[in-house]
Amino acid sequence: MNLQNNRRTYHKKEELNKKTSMLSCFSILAFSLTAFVFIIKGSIDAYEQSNLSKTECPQNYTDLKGTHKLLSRINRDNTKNPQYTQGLLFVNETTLLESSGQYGKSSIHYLNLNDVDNLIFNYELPSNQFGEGCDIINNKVYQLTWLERKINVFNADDLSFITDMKLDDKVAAGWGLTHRVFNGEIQVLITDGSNQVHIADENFIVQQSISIFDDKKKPVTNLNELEYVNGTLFANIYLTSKIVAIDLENQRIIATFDFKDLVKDANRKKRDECLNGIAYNQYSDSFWVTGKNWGFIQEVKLF
Ligand SMILES: *[C@@H]1O[C@H](CO)[C@@H](O)[C@H](O)[C@H]1NC(C)=O
Ligand SMILES: *[C@@H]1O[C@H](CO)[C@@H](O)[C@H](O)[C@H]1NC(C)=O
Ligand SMILES: *[C@@H]1O[C@H](CO)[C@@H](O)[C@H](O)[C@H]1NC(C)=O
Ligand SMILES: *[C@@H]1O[C@H](CO)[C@@H](O)[C@H](O)[C@H]1NC(C)=O
Ligand SMILES: [Ca+2]
Repeated sequence: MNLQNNRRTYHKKEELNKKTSMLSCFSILAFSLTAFVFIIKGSIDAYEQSNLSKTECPQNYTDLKGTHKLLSRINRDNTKNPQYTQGLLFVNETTLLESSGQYGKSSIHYLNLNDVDNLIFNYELPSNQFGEGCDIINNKVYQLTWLERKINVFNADDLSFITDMKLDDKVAAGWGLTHRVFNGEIQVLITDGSNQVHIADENFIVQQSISIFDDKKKPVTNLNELEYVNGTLFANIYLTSKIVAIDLENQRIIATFDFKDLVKDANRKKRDECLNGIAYNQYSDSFWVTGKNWGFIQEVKLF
């Protein structure tokens, strides 16, 4: 698997979208959708029922109202082997990378939407490590750990362990992780439960820490799992049913999404089994969200 290639293809597609008319946009998306449904045909009824935005180009995520629409749901078994989801992202059309937490239960693995209960290349962490956010950069998987402050590094091809690194002292604890390409440079984005987003270089050395406030100038703390989409940073707020869309350059919240409806469906046993995990699927221009120890992952559109 080579994510760089994936990304390059994606950027090409984006460029192309910009240059084409609405009609061509429709064809491109309709084609991707057909290809996607073909790959998973017959296996995920819920997914096939989802409407997606067949007639729309990828939307502008810098202009959001804070509303969402539920598209499809894939149930997963959270009785035999529940996953305390801490990091979630798509690596290709149908495959997610998931990091899970709790001492003695932490791991990192891939999941295919076809068969979510089959943990692919599952790597179990030592029992004294609590898994947190994860990301893939240049074919390496990085997984934060919470108070241990270790960053585990794996080969993205098979999740074999390569090494570990130390979390920068400027980051209080390992929480959320993602990255973006900004002015041609890779920037790693890290949260630590405060209202700060730490911006690090490719070696995870923090260059800048940005504090996030709401429109009443109140710090937005407990920033957790992250997803960066086309200029906008999405973050779960720990212990709540909320995801915020952040404009890093202006240190402001663009919109707040409340997923009370999903939290209700999750029938959670403990307060910390909250909404956590945001993964953007570039092929369907939709988001998949879940929570810690939840029995489903849910596809949503954000507006
Ligand atoms: C899908 O689209 C159809 C036709 O536009 C609409 O009637 C239906 O409510 C939509 N379903 C969902 C789940 O949004
Ligand atoms: C990114 O946003 C621009 C507008 O700001 C839009 O033209 C483009 O389609 C978006 N791409 C994705 C992948 O959302
Ligand atoms: C995206 O939305 C923002 C905010 O409304 C606007 O300033 C920007 O021009 C839009 N970009 C495109 C390409 O439409
Ligand atoms: C997606 O990524 C997974 C994990 O690396 C890999 O096993 C699978 O073959 C990939 N699928 C496609 C369609 O590229
Ligand atoms: Ca994510």
